[in-house]
Amino acid sequence: MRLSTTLAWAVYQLASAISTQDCATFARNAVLSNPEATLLNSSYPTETPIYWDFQLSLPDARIYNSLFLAIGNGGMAGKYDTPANEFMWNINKGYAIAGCDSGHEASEINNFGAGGPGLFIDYLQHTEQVEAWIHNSIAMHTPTSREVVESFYGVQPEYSYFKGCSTGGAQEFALALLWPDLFDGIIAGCPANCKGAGFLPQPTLDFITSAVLDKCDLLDGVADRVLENPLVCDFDINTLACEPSATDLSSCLTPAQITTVEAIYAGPKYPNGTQIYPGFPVSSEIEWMRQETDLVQLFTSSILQNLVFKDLKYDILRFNWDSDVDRVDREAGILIDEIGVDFSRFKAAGGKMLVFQGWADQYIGATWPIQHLHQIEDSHGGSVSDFFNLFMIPGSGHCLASSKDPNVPGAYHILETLVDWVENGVPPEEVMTDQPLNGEKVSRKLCPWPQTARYVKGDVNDWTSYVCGGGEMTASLEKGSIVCGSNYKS
Ligand SMILES: [Ca+2]
Repeated sequence: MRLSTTLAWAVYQLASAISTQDCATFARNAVLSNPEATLLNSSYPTETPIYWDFQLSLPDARIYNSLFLAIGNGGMAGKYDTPANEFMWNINKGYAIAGCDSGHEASEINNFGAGGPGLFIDYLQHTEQVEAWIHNSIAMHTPTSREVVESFYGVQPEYSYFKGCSTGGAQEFALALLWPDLFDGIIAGCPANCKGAGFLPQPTLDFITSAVLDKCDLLDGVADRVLENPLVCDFDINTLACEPSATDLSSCLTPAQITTVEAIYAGPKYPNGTQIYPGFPVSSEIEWMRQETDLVQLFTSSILQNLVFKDLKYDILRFNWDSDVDRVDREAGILIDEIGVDFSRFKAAGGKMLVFQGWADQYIGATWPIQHLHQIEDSHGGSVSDFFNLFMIPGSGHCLASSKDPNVPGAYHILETLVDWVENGVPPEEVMTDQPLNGEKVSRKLCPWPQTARYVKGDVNDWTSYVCGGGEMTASLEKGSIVCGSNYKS
């Protein structure tokens, strides 16, 4: 793997700064931001105006659990980003936590890491920085981070973990495939790998999801306005079509809207019918507004204009699904995606990996991780559950509970499951979720796909009332239907 010389230099500077001092002194002189944690937050200038921002958070030695946790980035990165509540929770559990900006800076020059149409985005002009964004940056800072942790506490971390979601989820796949020895355990959430319209107003989206839930909520035996497995919901959008004489268009769909919904369910295809990226499942409609606005405006346009077509005036409506997809793969996918299927080096190194994906994710086609799992299984000649497991989260949005589904548990206790698997050999047979945004006392059980949770008896809002089982439902998925561009690597 060829490392970015710019970023390698930045890491060298960091390592040099540390190695020329007594590390413990360096750490103890750092900003003390919390009575129980020492925060190291440094910026190192590189050969370009881009900075390498790097942060280590070290809990007090009295609560340090001897575990190292590196965290990933979201979106276009450019900053150290972890939800504050999750960060504090993990610090209080005693993890030494490290993160970085992925090698470029979120600032006013790139809409603070959000991108935007017609915006010149510096890091997308530099191949090595694009590669660092998802492929390399975590692997570049982790050895140095662990060196500081070792120096601070006087002993090496016993185990090393990585956790992230979205862009961070893609970073994890890159770590497992390109840097298989680096971590003992990896959690990949809603992996924004394999990045691939009529307008539907929010009331129409609400109306569609409500109709889907009216039809299918009880298929899982629990009336909670959540579908345990949307794949088994046989919903026909045409049942919501407006009558020709309809005057109130808020409770029915026009023919153009029906066509749009069918296209989103189906996902993009080449003109010859070959699937490019999976469609979005029923019951995810309520959050599609994010696709219709943020995703296209901030991310799609930025990458197409800066990286693929190198023309800030490029009109994304000119995108040709016949000829341009291969160009995206060639110019961007090869630098950004990591969708390989051969995890043999990661497995041989003893690595364990958990992937989680929300069924109502507004940005990621929820079935993509399922189809990728199938591809990985095919590559390995059968089940890979001894080192890789996928958990689908009913009703969950992108990495978190959606505000439009406040009844869905929003805390996923996956890191505990991973730690127990890595350190104690306990297979990840179930994961608890709790803490819905509406504040009610609700917990649910997640199961390793293709199993789903089935209600047995007792309180429907207590996760112990459910058992994992089944699995035959995946038969409704067409195996291998996804190609995800031509850079599918084995
Ligand atoms: Ca239900």
